[in-house]
Amino acid sequence: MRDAITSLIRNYDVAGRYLDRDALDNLKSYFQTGTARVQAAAVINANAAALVKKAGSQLFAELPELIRPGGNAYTTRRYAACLRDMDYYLRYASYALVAGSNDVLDERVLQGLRETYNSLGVPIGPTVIGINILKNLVKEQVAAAGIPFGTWLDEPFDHMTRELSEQNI
Ligand SMILES: CCC1=C(C)/C(=C/C2=NC(=C\c3[nH]c(/C=C4\NC(=O)[C@H](C)[C@H]4CC)c(C)c3CCC(=O)O)/C(CCC(=O)O)=C2C)NC1=O
Repeated sequence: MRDAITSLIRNYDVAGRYLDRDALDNLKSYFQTGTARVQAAAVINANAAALVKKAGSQLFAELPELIRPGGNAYTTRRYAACLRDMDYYLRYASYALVAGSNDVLDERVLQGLRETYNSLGVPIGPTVIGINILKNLVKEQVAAAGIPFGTWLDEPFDHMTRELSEQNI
């Protein structure tokens, strides 16, 4: 598992190059957003249960067929599995925010996920909607806490939805 710094160093080391202007700019922006990333992760941590619950309610209000007979989140077991998955997405997004890298998502969350979902009939489209709802709730909460944020806050969520939506995997 890599973070923003180890990934960058690895790339330069493979090429046998000193850190150039691009590398230094990348590092600078990582360090400049560092405190805010940690603060955002703290906000997520302090509100995780409520965020997941709220995101689930919004998702099922938007797509009530998911929890009706025949829906993939129908039955308490599958309902709970769906919320647990949302909790996974939120927790790993908080790790990726701190790491400044989506590597942890590739390695621990996304690997083989589409295949698992396809074999269990877990619908990808609604999962993507659920992750987007989580993202928006997190942004609201981070903004409410007065933490300055930029597109780095979207990145882990966007990475997961992009990878899940990707065809031919
Ligand atoms: C940390 C990385 C990680 C991830 C991401 C993960 C996902 C994951 N979700 C699963 C199931 C599931 N996932 C869902 C999720 C949903 N159904 C819906 O309709 C909604 C759209 C959605 C919630 C947003 C459901 C309902 C199941 C159970 C499916 C079944 O057993 O029939 C399963 C199958 C095994 C199990 O039930 O535990 C895995 C592996 N497991 C992991 O270890």
